[in-house]
Amino acid sequence: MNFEKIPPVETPKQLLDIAFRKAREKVTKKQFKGKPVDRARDKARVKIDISGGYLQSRLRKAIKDFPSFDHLPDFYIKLIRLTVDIGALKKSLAALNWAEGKIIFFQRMYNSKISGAREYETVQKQIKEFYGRISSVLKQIKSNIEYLNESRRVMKTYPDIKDRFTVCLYGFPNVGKSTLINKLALTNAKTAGYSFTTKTINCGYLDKGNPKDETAIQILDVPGTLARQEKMNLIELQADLVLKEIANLVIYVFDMTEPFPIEDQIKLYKKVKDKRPTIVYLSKQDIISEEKRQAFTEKLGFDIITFESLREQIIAKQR
Ligand SMILES: Nc1nc2c(ncn2[C@@H]2O[C@H](COP(=O)(O)OP(=O)(O)O)[C@@H](O)[C@H]2O)c(=O)[nH]1
Ligand SMILES: [Mg+2]
Repeated sequence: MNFEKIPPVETPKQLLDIAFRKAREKVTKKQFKGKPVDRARDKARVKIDISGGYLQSRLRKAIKDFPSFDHLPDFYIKLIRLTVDIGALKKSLAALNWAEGKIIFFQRMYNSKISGAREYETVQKQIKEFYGRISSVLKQIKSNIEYLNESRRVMKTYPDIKDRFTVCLYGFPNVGKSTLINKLALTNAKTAGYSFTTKTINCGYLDKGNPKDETAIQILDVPGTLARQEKMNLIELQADLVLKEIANLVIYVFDMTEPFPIEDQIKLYKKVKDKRPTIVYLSKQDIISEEKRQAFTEKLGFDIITFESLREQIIAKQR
């Protein structure tokens, strides 16, 4: 599922400006014949048709550009629930649908009013009124359009996760997960020397595998997670969701150089290991002291595996 391509929705002002301009251009290009009142009537009909038609089609398109909730995989429904107000989102889409209906209604209403108008001035007044009515309809959905654009900004960050054997990199913030996905998948995920760089879920395929290949191993770098279930923030909840819903295998990344107490890292590790098959990986092996290496194996009882061995173990697990 690719959310990256959801286009923005135009503001009411942008929509109206274009709708009126298109109507104006059409009227200027067309030849109108007959008495002034007949000409005014024909022009008004064109204006109603063009401006209303444009607005209708843009609103319909905006509704269609958002994913339909009925056909989304469970994981995405849960992700939407965690990151946006799904009620407000549905309400906003319904508001666009309402606006489209209103525009159709006013088109019919004013077409019939104009057909019955006998005076030039009456026609002019009515087309003005029609424009006022549709402007007011669009102004009423201003906040809904804003909410759609806000949701879109969040949804654009959703990972494009495929139904594949999936490895999740898990661990405390700043332990080196993004650095590791870059090495495993040859991706370009952001890394940094401070916590919470990963604000979204990075996704790659082992050895730069082709996402379309069913046998490619999908790797997800999930945002920093702390061991406090009750106090998880939204990003941490996303990470937890991926673990529960998506992971076939977890690489739990430990960092002996970090300020995070090793006891806390172990606590989180134990939680993860109870849920999913887990491989322990010690990061920053190049800068860690011999003393700490020993503590990791002897005191804590974990094996230190090299990057190459990690890669091989991942491949072996898929089989
Ligand atoms: N020396 C060394 N630094 C590393 C290694 N892995 C990560 N780092 C550094 O640790 C910091 C955090 O890494 P990052 O991958 O962003 O951690 P994340 O928050 O778990 O994704 C960055 O400054 C990295 O350059 C490593 O294997 N060796
Ligand atoms: Mg990161």
